[in-house]
Amino acid sequence: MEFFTRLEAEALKFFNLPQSDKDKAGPPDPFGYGFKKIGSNGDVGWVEYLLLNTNPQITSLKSLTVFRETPEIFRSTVNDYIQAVKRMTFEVVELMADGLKIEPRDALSRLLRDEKSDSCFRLNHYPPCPELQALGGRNLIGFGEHTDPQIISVLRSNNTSGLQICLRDKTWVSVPPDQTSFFINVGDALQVMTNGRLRSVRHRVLAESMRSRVSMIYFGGPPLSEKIAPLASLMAKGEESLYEEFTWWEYKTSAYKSRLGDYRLGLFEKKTGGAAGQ
Ligand code: GA4
Repeated sequence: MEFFTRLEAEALKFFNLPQSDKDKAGPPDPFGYGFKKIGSNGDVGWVEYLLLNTNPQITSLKSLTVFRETPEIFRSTVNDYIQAVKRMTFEVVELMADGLKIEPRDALSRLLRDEKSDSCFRLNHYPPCPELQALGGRNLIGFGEHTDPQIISVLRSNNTSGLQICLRDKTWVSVPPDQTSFFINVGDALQVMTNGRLRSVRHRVLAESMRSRVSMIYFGGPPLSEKIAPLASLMAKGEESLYEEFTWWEYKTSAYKSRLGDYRLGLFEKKTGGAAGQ
C-alpha cells in the first residue's frame, strides 16, 4: 500500500507538470512520455503515460530529466515499486506453475528474474473528460482493446472504473475497481507456453467524465533470445503445439509493427493444428 501511495503521488506530480515540460520526456521510443498516441502505428486514446524500462540502470533517464528539482525521488519511488511488484510476480508465476504442474516450478519465474528479462513498466494517467457527458452515454476509449504481448502483466489502479475485459462471446465486462488488489493479465507468451490453457484476454480502458484514473503496470517478459513454445512438462501425451516456434525477439518485433487491436498470435498459429484463434 505504501509503495503504491507514494508512487501514485509522484506520478500525479509528473502528470500535473505543464504540457511543455512533459513533452521534453517524449515522444516515446517506445520509452518515455506519450500523450494520446499509443505505439507508432496510429493508435490514439484519451490517455497520457510514461513507459519505462524495468532495469534500474536504464529506467529511461530521458523521462526523468524533466524533474529538474527532485528526479532522484521519482526514480527511487519507481524503482522501489518495481522491485516490490517483481518479487510478488515471481511468486505468482510459481504458484501458477504449481497449479499447471509445470516442472521445474521456476520455469516461468526464471525468465522474469533473468537479468536480461525484457520487462517494462507503464504509468498511465486518464484525465477526466467532462465533455463525455455531452456525448450522451457514448464510450470514449482511454486505451483501445488489445492483448498484452509479454508473459504476465500486473496492474494496480486507483479507485476508478474503466478497465474492461472481453468475454468469449465478445461482450465487454467492467472490472470493478479495487485499489487493494492487483489485476493480473496473462500475456500472449504465456498463452503459447501453456499451449492455450491460459488465455491472453483482450482488455481496454474507457475514459471517465469526472475522475482521473491512474494505473501502474509491470509487464514481465522473457529475454529477447528466449524460445517461446509450450512447456514440455505441461503437455499431455501426444499433444501438439498450437504454435510455430519463435523467439521473444521475433514476437516483439512483429508486435511493434502491428496495430494495438490486432490479433497478434494469429501469425504464429500452426495452420494445420485446428482452431486456436480468438
Ligand atoms: C500493449 C502492452 C504494453 O502497454 C506495451 C504496449 C506497446 C506500446 O504502447 O508501445 C504496444 C502494445 C503494448 C501492443 C502492440 C504495439 C506495442 C503499442 C502497439 C501498437 C508497452 C507492449 O509491450 O505492447
